[in-house]
Amino acid sequence: MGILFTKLFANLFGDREARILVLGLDNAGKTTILYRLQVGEVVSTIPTIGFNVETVAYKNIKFQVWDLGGQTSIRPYWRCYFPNTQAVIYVVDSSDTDRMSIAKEEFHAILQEEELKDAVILVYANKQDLPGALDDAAVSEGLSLHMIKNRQWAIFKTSAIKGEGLFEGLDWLSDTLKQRGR
Ligand SMILES: Nc1nc2c(ncn2[C@@H]2O[C@H](COP(=O)(O)OP(=O)(O)OP(=O)(O)O)[C@@H](O)[C@H]2O)c(=O)[nH]1
Ligand SMILES: [Mg+2]
Repeated sequence: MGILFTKLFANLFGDREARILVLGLDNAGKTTILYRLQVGEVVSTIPTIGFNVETVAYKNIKFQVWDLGGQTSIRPYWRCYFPNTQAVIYVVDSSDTDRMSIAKEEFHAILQEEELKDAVILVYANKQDLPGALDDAAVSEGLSLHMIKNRQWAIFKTSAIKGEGLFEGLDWLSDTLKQRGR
């Protein structure tokens, strides 16, 4: 009963919660993004072995943001975190054209996951500040985003280093989750 009331009040006053997974290949910028969103600064990162989790309060939503390590050997553990996820933020290093096809394969594997079938998808085409970075249209094509069926998704150009595009993406995410009544 207590929990029910808490949830009711939370919904009435717009204080919602959402569990978000941040996925993508190693070096894409996931951890940098997490802390850019949370503390508004560029922190120095080391490759994530395991995960970081932080709460980011934005537009009446408390995002519980899980940033998972993206190295090849630890990607199989992503699935442990899939249950009860409302959204996936998929981060791409837009300058890493050599690995765009691997980023695409991992992305489409995520889309196939039963436990993530209701999750909305936000793609960050990150590292836009680097020379040779693909723009959002080219990253869309690289990931074959047009193949996404029956799912809400969006792509935003970002630079975690410059702090560009991240909150625009989060705006889309909060609006989309609110529409769904989450
Ligand atoms: N130029 C540039 N560098 C970035 C950007 N975002 C992150 N980086 C750099 O990319 C490197 C990797 O960033 P991380 O955030 O540690 O990458 P990650 O995706 O968490 O990597 P794993 O934990 O191994 O999965 C760091 O040197 C960051 O400073 C960006 O937008 N532009
Ligand atoms: Mg990391």
